Amino acid sequence: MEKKWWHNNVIYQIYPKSFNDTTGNGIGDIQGIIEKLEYLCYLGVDILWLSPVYESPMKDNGYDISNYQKIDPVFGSMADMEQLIKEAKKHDIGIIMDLVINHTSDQHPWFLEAKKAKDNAYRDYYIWKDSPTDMESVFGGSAWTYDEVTDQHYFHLFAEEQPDLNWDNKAMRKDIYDMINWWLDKGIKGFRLDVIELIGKDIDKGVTSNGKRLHPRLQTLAKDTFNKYDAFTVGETWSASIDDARLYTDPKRKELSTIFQFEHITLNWDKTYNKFKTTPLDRKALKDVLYKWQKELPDDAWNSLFFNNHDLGRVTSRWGNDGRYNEKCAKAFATVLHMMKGIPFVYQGEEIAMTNVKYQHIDDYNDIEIHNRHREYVIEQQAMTQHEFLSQVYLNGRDNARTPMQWDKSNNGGFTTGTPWLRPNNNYLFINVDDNLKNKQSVFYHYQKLIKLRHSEDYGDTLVYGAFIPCETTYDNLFLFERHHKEKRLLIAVNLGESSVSFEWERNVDDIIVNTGNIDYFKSITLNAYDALVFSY
Ligand code: TEU
Repeated sequence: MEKKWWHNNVIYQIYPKSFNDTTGNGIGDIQGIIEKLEYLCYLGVDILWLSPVYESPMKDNGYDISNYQKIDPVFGSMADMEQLIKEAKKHDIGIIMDLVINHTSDQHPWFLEAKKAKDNAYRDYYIWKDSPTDMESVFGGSAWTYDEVTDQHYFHLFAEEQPDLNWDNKAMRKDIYDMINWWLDKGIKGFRLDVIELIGKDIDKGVTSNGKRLHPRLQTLAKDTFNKYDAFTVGETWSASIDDARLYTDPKRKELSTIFQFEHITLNWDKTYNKFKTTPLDRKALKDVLYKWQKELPDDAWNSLFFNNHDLGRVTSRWGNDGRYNEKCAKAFATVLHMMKGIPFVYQGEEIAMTNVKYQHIDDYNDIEIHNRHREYVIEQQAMTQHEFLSQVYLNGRDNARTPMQWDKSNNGGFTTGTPWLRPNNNYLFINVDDNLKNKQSVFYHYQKLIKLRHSEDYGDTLVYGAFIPCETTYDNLFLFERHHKEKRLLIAVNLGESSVSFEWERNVDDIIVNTGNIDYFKSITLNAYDALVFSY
């Protein structure tokens, strides 16, 4: 298999708006990221993925872009962005940007032109119909909005302020390709591609993701942009199956480096109400899905490994126990993730076990998805009570991941000297970077160790290229598997639950690499709540 520069990389996602504010306006900025490069280098990550910092009306916090080649003033200037790319490189850290090319903001000049007249040169950059279909937006309501000036409806799979681009239009594709190459010429290392599975949509056939034009389009896009720079690309593909993943990531097809698949994330989501009506996560189901993706993806295809991002509740609150076991379960989930094959992603704050937040009133929330679904499910449909809806928001609402980064015990967790755009989680008094850095047993140092392992002479190749071998167990919450590469053998045993589990070990134990439960007997091994154990043999 051809080795790629990013194969052993660990990627850290930054939600700039909530990361670090240096101006006192209550919003994180690019200078704030530059200020924390030492910290990120100390953690050991190789790449920073920035959620969008382009000019935007912020209806969807930057995923509604009005100028792809301008930095929004709230985040700083293009000079700041160029400084970040330069300073990060000095720390051996690459920058990847968030590429949102399924849709723009309704304030993008292309759309402002397009809606002027049916014969406008930019009209066909977007999708218009005389009468709408019954397709729904991801954020609730119809996916069509009426424009009275031209007496037509335009299509938007997300908010009405996010009109979908028409990927059948050659001139639009060329403008997008030129923009991508303009960013790559600035020295970024690649992109995360927002909802990229949608650019093959066929509205007339009611097809949105995985349309038949998707992969040919991706191959042309990659050939004319990413592949010319050996760029790293990760596609957000919510509906990807294993077969889809093979198409996206088979190196011979030269489409994408890797993808985010979401089968594990949506395991306990309701078919109608999705994340707003979930059941407790079944550990066996999680294990089966994670193991399936480890075993069925060919060796040269590449999966991404994540439990957190800016769209999800934080994993210790969502699936674990963010009370008495918060730190232990954070380490346990991290160990399972980083010991598997694929590119691990660390979402800001995950490395210190930040948790979900519980705002008492719906107006305390910012997220357009929360507000739209509240209006639809609670007010319009009365499908659930306010209490039922909020209890699901407490688990899975996107704002849980967007509370300000908790740097220290000072006001607002050290995120800003101003009024934060989103209220901090008050637990910054005891969950913060400062305290983590002072405690060698902290979650931070556990993540630092896992990341170091992937870069290490001893075990790097085993974790990056090694075979994944599941081990039999009767315990649903015992994640027991091995990684083999040449003469190296690793045993990974993690209890992703609160009841004790055990397994017999007849062989020798060489190097104990992770042992969060301080286990000292290695014949019949017992793991207590959220213990994690990794050793070589
Ligand atoms: O997310 C795609 C997306 O569909 C998610 O918002 C997800 O469907 C939703 O949270 C499930 O309830 C990407 C970005 O990650 C997200 O932040 C944007 O809001 C969205 O696309 C539109 O750009």
